[in-house]
Amino acid sequence: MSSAPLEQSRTHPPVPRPRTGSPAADGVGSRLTEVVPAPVSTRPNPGVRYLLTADTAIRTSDDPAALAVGEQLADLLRPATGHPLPVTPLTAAETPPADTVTLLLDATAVAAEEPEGGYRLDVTTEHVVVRAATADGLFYGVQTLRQLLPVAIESATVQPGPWEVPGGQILDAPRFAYRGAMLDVSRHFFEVPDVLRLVDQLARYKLNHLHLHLTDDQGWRIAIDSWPRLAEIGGATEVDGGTGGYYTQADYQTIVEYAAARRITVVPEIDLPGHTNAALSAYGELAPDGVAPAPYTGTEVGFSSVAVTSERTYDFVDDVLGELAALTPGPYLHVGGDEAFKLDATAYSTVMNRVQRIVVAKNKTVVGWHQLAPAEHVPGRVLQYWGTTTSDQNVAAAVRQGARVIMSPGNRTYLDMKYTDATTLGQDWAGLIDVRTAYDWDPGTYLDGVPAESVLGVEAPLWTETIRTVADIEFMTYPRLVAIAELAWSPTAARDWTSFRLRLAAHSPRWTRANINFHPSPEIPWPPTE
Ligand code: TNX
Repeated sequence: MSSAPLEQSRTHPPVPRPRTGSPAADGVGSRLTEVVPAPVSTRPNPGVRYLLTADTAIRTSDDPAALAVGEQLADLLRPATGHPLPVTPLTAAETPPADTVTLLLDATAVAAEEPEGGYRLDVTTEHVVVRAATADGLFYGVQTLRQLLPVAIESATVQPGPWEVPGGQILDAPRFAYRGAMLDVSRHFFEVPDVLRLVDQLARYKLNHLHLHLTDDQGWRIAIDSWPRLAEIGGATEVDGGTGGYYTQADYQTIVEYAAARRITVVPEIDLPGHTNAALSAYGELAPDGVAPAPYTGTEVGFSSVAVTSERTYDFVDDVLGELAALTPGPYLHVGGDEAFKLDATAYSTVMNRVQRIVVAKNKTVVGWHQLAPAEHVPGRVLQYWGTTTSDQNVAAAVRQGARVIMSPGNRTYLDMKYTDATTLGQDWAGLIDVRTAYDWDPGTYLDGVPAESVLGVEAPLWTETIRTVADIEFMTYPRLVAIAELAWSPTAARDWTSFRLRLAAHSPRWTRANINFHPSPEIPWPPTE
């Protein structure tokens, strides 16, 4: 393979325009119908294609956010094409010029419906044009365009091309506003570059929230200036006795900013009142008996709790959530609330009512695991449903009061569940989750008493008791997170299992080119490896 430097590749002779013909015969046309998540509508224009060459320029609306997406597109395309792909603004008067990929902010591009992020993508022999009302929409159109290019576009070194984009039109918009994944960095710690790598992968499939489970019994992973021992002592352990680690506030901001540039909101979680052994081991005054417990490196749950009658506990919550709120531009603070087995219902509601009010006082929106439902309603609060049944009266009652729900059914979305009995990583308490199980359900109708309007979205959590490396993360994530991404983005009318398994199959060569590990589920007709 050529690894020609950029300058040299510009002098390559122009690649001739391809002949027209059957769109799918050479695989070019079929890429238009293999987009994941499935777009709202796709209209192939058989025989037409745009050829991206050394002469192609990227033009965008004269707007900083649009130009930034144009630069992101160029960054995606330059390594494999070796083309210069200059990015320049387009004045309002100009129509999309020939031989360009043009990104246009255009309020009329797609029906202006919530949630935001819709776009329209047109490919002709002359150019590619993405139109969207917002820069988010342009960004999503760019992710789609990436999938319309040959697999070789995923290479980090210059490849020969040709860089053909199949002709046609895609109209697209997200179904749910919240499309997420969670990484548990407490049970096993993951360094900043590992998290950024995951962020890049979420962006590919139009996911827009990264929930970081920052604290648990086994480790406290975010530096808090006013309570320094939380990270220094509470961060020094992990499952199986590893050395753990924690994010400095600068590290956390690096993640937040990197994610924001990719249209991803970080949702930080401080798990309360249980799952707190790491905090208690650092500050014994927070423990019910005032004595710091030993660090914990096992995998049991539900044995720890903060002292609910001590005002120091609320000073701690206020300080921690205050610092985290200041570091977090996104609207949400996740306060856990799960598996507080040491507290009776009254004590639980007492502490969580105060915790929720502290979040509101910081001008943030409460998110909690669905055990939080019996605590008082606070405006806008969001419950994350992780149960394994399709009805929960407490959740339904909270929804009647105005709560919204993130759907993370344990037996559908939990990325730490094994695929089959033979999967060596993971757990199976919520069941085995093969790709079809992850895919074949509807978040809008799944839970009794929770209508689609109350569903904020879908999230796939990855708990890391058994997950130690990036390769482990990706093995459990791919391909199931891609299935969840389609549930979160695509309208029900645009998706079904038969089409998904074929479209998904076509993506594995992209993962291989990008060095992404995946589980080759036997349900999917993967193409032979290159
Ligand atoms: C349940 S889901 C938990 C986690 C575990 C997970 C393992 C939830 C809110 N709590 O503490 O890591 O199961 O699958």
